[in-house]
Amino acid sequence: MKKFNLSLVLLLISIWVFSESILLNPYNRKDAISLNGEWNVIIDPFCRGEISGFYKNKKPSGKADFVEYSFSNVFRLHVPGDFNSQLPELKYYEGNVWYQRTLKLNIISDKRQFLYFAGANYFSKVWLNGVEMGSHEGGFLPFQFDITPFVKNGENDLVVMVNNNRKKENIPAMNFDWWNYGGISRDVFLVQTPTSFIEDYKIQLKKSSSTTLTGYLRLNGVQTAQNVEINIPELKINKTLTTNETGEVSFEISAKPQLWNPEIPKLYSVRFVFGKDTICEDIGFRTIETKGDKVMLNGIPVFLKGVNFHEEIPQRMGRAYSDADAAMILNEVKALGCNFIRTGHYPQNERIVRMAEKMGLMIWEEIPIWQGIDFTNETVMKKAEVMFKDMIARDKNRAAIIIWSVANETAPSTDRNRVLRGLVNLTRKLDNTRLIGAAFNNISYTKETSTFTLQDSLVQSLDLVGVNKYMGWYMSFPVAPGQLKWNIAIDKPLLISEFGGEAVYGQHGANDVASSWSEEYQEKLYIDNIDMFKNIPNLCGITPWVLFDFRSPTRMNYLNQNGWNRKGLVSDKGLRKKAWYVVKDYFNSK
Ligand code: GCB
Repeated sequence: MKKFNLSLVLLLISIWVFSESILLNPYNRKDAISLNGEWNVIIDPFCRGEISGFYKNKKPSGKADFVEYSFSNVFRLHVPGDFNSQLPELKYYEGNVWYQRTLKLNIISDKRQFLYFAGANYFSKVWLNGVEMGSHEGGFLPFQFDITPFVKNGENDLVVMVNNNRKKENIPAMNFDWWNYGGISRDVFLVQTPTSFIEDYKIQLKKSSSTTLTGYLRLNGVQTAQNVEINIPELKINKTLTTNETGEVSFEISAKPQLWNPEIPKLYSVRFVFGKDTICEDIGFRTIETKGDKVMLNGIPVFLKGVNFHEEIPQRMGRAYSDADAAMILNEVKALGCNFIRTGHYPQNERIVRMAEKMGLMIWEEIPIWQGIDFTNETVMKKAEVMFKDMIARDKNRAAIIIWSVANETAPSTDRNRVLRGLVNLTRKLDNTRLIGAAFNNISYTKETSTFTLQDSLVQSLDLVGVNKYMGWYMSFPVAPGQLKWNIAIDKPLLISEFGGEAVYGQHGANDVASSWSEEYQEKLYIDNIDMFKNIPNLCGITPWVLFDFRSPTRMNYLNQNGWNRKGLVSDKGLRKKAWYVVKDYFNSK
């Protein structure tokens, strides 16, 4: 029998434990090294790569040798970026793509080295110098590996396999109304830290207080109590925190910050210093609560003037990943007069979230629990929990995030109720400083009273209710819009989280014929919906579906859609449709 290599087993266990728990954020670390650029790839539709050992990146060893794969001189793809939009043969591709690049590294005795992936869709496995670093599931949240023990001086070989096959037990599952962009779609970084370093922290205003900052900080790699400086120069805060022996400390600090809000999105430079490790991040402070059916930002009722969008640049027909992409989307959001966005249906990249915060946009963020999730499967539920925790972990310091949403359009059942209530309870434990919501589409209509109602026991667990209702599109107006009544979660704020209809930019036709796919029909639909909103007593805001036309393989009317969901207020070429001006006027009036 082969001898057990105990030290190797222990090393692998410790790596697994580390990679589960480390929460570095390279966007706060000025010295993080970008690994973006052109990477070599192999397209592997038959999933042969693991069996053939692509991760070893083998070269022929002599004249009599050959290797039936090669990363060099084949395809190259830009990282970050989805693979579907970069090569014509990958447009509809769902399967494995292998990425490879070399890294020039050094063993640095007083440093630890991490690989950080801001997002890769959907399942990823990572190898360094032929050794597996770990794997990750889920397309929209970051993951990282401590590579310190595996680094060599000189050239290191990094190989990443990404698979985007849709599966019943995935989140999202088999069906969803957006392009299944696969690949390393977000930034990749190498982060080098001192041996012990600041791993994670949270600092926000205490619930219901505008004068107490509260939070925690966690060090990694320490065995005794340590001092950490926290410094917010503009607030004249300069304090020393002392951690416990495992490197953790919670704190409360009195302060009178200027509160973050859409008009003045004030951010403070917050600095944490621990030995040789310094982190500096711009952080805003605000309170968000509900009072009856009102959303209260900093104690003042606010109407959420919002819009939905996908993480996509329609003109490029690919995922958005850069600051320029974020600016393109968010400038259009601002031009519409918004103070709020719903990043449907998944956490979008940090560049978008951070830029939105700087621009004064409040955010509804959700994980892709989108119709068709298998709530009976315990494994799926564990995945949902991990994704939810990771989303909160990533964005807990963003003042802009005001709502965590647990689901979009799920049908009530015992399992669904148990699971989503579980997520609500978990969220309240992890972060009680934000509102919890969900978007529902199981709305009933009573003809006799012309009233919409919602029977769903999940509503009771939420702070705020989102309703997706496509009046004038999936359901015709049964009576004049102004005569419709709404009686849904009347004691809570209600957001119309989706509404809209399709129109082809530049196509003109009758405003009462949906199949004209005309701008006039969409414009009238918006006017009618806005008329109906007057009768929603607890309306706290709206987020039209959707800002830009977006790509969706499920939209197969080749004349009018041709693989695009045409509900955009703005076309795939960036041109504003008539309905855009209706929304703009509505927001101006609010
Ligand atoms: C919805 C979904 C959204 C779809 C939209 C539509 O209810 O939440 O993801 O894209 O409807 O256009 O049908």
